[in-house]
Amino acid sequence: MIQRQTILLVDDEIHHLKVLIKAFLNDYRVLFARSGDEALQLVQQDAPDLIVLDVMMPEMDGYRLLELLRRDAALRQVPVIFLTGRDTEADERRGLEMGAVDYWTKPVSIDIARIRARNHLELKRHRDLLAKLAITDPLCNIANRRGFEDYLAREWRCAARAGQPVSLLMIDIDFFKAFNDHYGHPAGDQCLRQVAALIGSALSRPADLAARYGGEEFVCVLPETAAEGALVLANRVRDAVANSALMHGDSPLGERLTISLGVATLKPSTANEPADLIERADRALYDAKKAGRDRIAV
Ligand code: GH3
Ligand code: MG
Ligand code: MG
Ligand code: MG
Repeated sequence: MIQRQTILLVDDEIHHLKVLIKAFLNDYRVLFARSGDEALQLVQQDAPDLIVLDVMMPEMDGYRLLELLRRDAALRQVPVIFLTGRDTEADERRGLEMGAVDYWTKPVSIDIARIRARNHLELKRHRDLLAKLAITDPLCNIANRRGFEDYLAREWRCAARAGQPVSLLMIDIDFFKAFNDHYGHPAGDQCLRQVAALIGSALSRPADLAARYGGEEFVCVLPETAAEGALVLANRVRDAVANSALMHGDSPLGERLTISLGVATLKPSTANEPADLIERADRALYDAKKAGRDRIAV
């Protein structure tokens, strides 16, 4: 099902607002605000897909509000349409140059406003979809390597500010080449999907992220998690795979599918970076492999 998109309507004059609300209520989720301040509060709770913004309002005007939105990384992408009585070419140029996607002058034709809004929302939907695809692994439907790296960079900065550690699990399926050779590539793909789902279900906090790092390797980012906590999570992931029905009939370790895990923890500082955490987890994984696989190394 396609989710309803959200429009935020901002105008200090109630009768203008009422006309707009009526125009969009049937097709969209409609939020409205009668001042810039009120609008700012709303968008912080719930980023809309489109904002129709009156220019002339007491206290904070539309220009100022757009400026504030553009400073916020999470709100920068929200398309804004100016709606105003100021209809000179200079006014329109200013609004468009500030980054408004459209400029409507009052009185606005409701029919035209609906069509224009629909077109902008269509673009927004496509852009959101592309942004999501860019960070999603299509086989396993979890974050891909780019999604992982973006997420780790963001959480790294938060952890640096908060003085908190970040932990990383690096996970690799044991003898997966033999699995493919034994069961065939489609079964290998299915196995990767199942392992991804098991890893995801072993994570507990909303801030924990599971991603496919590449091939048959997965990573888990565990923000605000110290070494002991990371080890608990690593054991939970290992148990989830061990207790699943996943078999590996050609594994030198026995009948069951097994994984090896590397665990690393770092507190962000001026002397380190996310790549150091990845390198440590990778080295730990290598140790787990060398020590015989089907185990966790730190
Ligand atoms: P080790 O225990 O040392 O990790 O051995 P391994 O066989 O798992 O490691 P290796 O790196 O030699 O092989 C990884 C295998 O993963 C080879 C490759 O065909 C398979 N693989 C990588 N990506 C995919 C995929 O998307 N689908 C399937 N079916 N297999 C994949
Ligand atoms: Mg006004
Ligand atoms: Mg590998
Ligand atoms: Mg492997």
